[in-house]
Amino acid sequence: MVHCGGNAREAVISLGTSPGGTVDIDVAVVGAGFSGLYMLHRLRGLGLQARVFERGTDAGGTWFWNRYPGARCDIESVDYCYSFSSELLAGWTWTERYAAQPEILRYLGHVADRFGLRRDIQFSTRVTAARYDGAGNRWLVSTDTGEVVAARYCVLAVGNLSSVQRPDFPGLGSFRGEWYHTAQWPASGVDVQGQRVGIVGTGSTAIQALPQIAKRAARVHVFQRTPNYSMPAQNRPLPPGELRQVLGGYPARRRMAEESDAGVPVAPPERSALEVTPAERRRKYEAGWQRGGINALSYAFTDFFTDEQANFTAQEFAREKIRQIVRDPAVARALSPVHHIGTKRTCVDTGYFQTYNHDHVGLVDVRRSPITAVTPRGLATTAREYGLDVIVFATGFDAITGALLEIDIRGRDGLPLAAKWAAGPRTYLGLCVAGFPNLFMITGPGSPSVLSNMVVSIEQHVDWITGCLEFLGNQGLDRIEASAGAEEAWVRHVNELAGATLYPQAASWYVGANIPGKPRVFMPYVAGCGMYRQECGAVAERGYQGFLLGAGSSAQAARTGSGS
Ligand code: N01
Repeated sequence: MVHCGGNAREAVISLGTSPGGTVDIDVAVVGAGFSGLYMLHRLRGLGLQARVFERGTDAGGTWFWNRYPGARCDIESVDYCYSFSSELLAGWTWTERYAAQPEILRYLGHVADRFGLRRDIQFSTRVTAARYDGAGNRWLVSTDTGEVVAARYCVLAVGNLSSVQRPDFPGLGSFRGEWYHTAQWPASGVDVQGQRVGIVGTGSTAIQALPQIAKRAARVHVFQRTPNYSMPAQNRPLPPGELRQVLGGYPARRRMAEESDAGVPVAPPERSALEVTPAERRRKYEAGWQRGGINALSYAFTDFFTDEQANFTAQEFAREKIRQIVRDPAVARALSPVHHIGTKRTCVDTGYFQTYNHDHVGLVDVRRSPITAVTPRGLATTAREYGLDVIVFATGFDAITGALLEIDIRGRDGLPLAAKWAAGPRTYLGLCVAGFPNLFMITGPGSPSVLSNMVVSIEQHVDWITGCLEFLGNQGLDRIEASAGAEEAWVRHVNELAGATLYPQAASWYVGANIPGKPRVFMPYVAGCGMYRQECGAVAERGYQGFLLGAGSSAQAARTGSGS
């Protein structure tokens, strides 16, 4: 009997117990965000006994933790949601074009309630290790509560941006004020009314948070190392009539998103930025800017991500916008990025650049004068000390691999995942890893993941894993492992695709550049959701091509997915 706690409904589930005293289940799922919740729902549909482990006190993943002021999605709400249930779609009302964090968290809570998911989620429980036991063909999943659960399959639904990154400035312990990381923001909020606030970082998070924080703070210093491009969200309320209209044509809209590059229902561009006149280019960029959103400029022309000159035209447009918005030319210059636009995640804002026009908001260039220490009174750079009451670290994440490697994962013959990935992540389809049988990751490295609408990608991965487990069950099999050859070919394919774009040139978290010592490997799959969906579908149709399949623990029982 297992008691599921947290602030969720109290629930008790019965599970089989193996002779060694460990609990035996079919599938262990790590994480109860968008991916873990849907995975659990589908596993139940297969009649499998699953348990989800979640470190938070409730469901929501990213949206549970990132409660900083201004947090909202940068994909339109009507697309940033599940599509698997038409009743769920019809039963939920999005109130804004881009939903704010509280609304998305309520939505995920609603999903958990509607499908009775909480009874199989063990909250406030961090998975610390997962070890493949070859003899028993099962994963032994250990938690920080001291429990060990044995599961035939293990699904890592830990999110791409969940391993918090905070620079190790000396002196933090001496700071007399309060400090917070945006991804560990207190549920009770932080009142910055009349306070002197320092924000470290100018990524998507800080760009959303600054305008909100500046509304209440007496003084804000933004410590910027690298400026970023940001598109206006053009957020607005979503009238019920418009929502009804969207839902009326939803299946076609979703199909378009699934077949698109970025997982959004936008028609792909048809022309190069360089084959149109400057006036036509400007007209397209301006229309995108007015429409707003993350793809405001990137969907204008075919060669945005592949041609330096084409990309430059969009950069120039974005920099011109900054110069138009920010009154002080020196501040505008300092806020103007120089990297290829889109090669670091493009930000989406509501009033970010405008906020620098307020007298109480200042920009500190920490590229020129790096932060040296946190002092009892604030932050010190090589140039001076800034007196602060509150420090906000909007310093990001150890992206894509960080949350996976926080767990001590060991595959066949005790091989640590960290050792296997010492030179960068290697996967087959971003779903599985050679040497790690029966282990799946949702939106792992080598899949479109962060380059796409995460919910579209999550649904596709969960559906693929569900189909795979169903196939294995129907065939009397219970063992699947990516072959080394298929993995090698996939890694090469992913790298070749990325190498044909401008992406790898930027010092971004996509390549791990924000984490000292992290191998520089461009991690996502760049050819888009539609192409990727086809590749995964073809692998399944060919009897799980590139996988070794088997029954029980016997290596001899393994056979290769047909066609590989
Ligand atoms: O993190 P980031 P984020 N000294 O890594 C700076 C998603 N997201 O939390 O660029 C000084 O982008 C760092 O500087 P630099 C989205 O995918 C989505 O903002 O490394 N500065 C950078 O400016 C996004 O991309 C939404 O030179 C330091 C900042 O901290 C991803 O999450 C909203 C520093 C970190 O920026 C991560 O965004 C929010 C140091 N020692 C986030 N260390 C949506 O809209 C780091 N920095 C859905």
